[in-house]
Amino acid sequence: MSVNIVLGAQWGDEGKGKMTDYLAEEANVVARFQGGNNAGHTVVVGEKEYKLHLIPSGILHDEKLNILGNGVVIDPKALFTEIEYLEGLGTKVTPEKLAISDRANVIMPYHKELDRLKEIARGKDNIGTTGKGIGPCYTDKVERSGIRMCDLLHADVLREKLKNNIEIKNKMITNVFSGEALDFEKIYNEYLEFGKKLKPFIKDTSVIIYDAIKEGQNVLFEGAQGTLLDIDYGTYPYVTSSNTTAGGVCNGVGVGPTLIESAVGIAKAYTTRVGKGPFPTELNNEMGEHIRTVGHEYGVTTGRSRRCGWLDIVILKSAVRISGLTSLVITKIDTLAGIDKISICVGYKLDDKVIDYFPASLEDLAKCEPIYEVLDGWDESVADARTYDDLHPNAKAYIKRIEELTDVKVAIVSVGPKRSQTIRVR
Ligand code: 2SA
Ligand code: GDP
Ligand code: MG
Repeated sequence: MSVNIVLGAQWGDEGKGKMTDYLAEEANVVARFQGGNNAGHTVVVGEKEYKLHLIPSGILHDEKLNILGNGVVIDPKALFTEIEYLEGLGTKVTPEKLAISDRANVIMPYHKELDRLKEIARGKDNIGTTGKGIGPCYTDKVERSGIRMCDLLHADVLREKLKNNIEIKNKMITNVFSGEALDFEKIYNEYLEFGKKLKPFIKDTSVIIYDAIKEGQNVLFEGAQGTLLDIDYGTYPYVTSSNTTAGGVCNGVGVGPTLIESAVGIAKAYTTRVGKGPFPTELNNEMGEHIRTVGHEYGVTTGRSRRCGWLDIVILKSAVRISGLTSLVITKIDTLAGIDKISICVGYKLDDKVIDYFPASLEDLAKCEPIYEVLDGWDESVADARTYDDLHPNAKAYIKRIEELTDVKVAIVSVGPKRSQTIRVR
């Protein structure tokens, strides 16, 4: 039996989708515990490329149960679009393969509208959200006015809750943001219909996961976004609205911490972020542009350019500490081929001190100057490497240095998007 977590160790887009798909081979159950369709997880199987947003990356294997836990926020419309997309590519999504928590909060049309209007109202101080209604939906959850999956199955409950919500949300939309009021009946009928279609999928997923663990099955928890987008530990307020770190798993699927064995942190061989907010090792120069072009660094959900920079060990150390990472996976090492000298940030200079942790205050973070160590690069492509020893000695030295600096072993190195481009180090 194994119960493991896969998490992003940076700002998301580290290759979690690829690695979850790879590790799912040995799992019986794959569960998402936070976020929603703001995520964009790319999985390449053979010649086909799949872009998943909401459905766990275990869906591309037959015979695995995929779960959307209670901590996930679910836009039913987006879910059906994704199911159709997958079915168009030959992957059936049945209630035998996908279970949705009855406690998961539902993203409603007013969440998306408020996400959009609030971003406009923030002006130059906007967060750079994906516009999927994530923040407003989690706001309602915490404020206790959210509509949950189980509510979609009860016409009267849905009517009552939606009525209360629409009244307040329309006031906000029209009075505060000068937007257009939403129509109650239209939304009510639409979501009632969604409930009917979703009924066979909606279950108590905490019970399913507990039973699976007790039966000795292998369970994988798939994180979305990354450590620095965590609502508590990220670069607040430039974060997403959920706990993306290991602590989020327990509450997000309803499993006790004593049942979880390991947490694998996925890290890119360099750093990227989409959206706004501080980024100490960002390269606003030709090197950043080179990494973006070679690494195809564009958002899967919004198509936005990802900002690129050198690997930041301060970030990885934070991820190791906060999530208790037991191993690391280093992805996209192939992107660095051909760069003569590669820098790794090993600490920050803040005023007259050297620090190796991520400061809470963005004002302090803005003052941090990265301290770099420079390593020799490698000329030849590593994309065809299939064993650790196939890697260029300088690529191996780079991996070894990451292990030394983080004090965590690298279990897997990824040299390309395909399943076959995955090297088990140990
Ligand atoms: P939101 O929409 O409220 O969660 O946005 C808040 C911040 O979280 C960031 N965020 C992401 N960062 C990286 N990848 C994400 N998923 C997509 C992808 C992003 C895309 O895989 O490429 O397509 O643009 C993701 N989702 C949320 C977001 O940029 C804000 O900084
Ligand atoms: P996620 O959000 O963490 O699942 O990552 P994304 O799918 O948003 O972004 C990662 C991108 O890198 C995807 O296009 C993957 O297909 C691709 N990818 C994953 N691992 C590797 C790798 O080792 N090398 C290269 N070149 N691409 C990779
Ligand atoms: Mg992504």
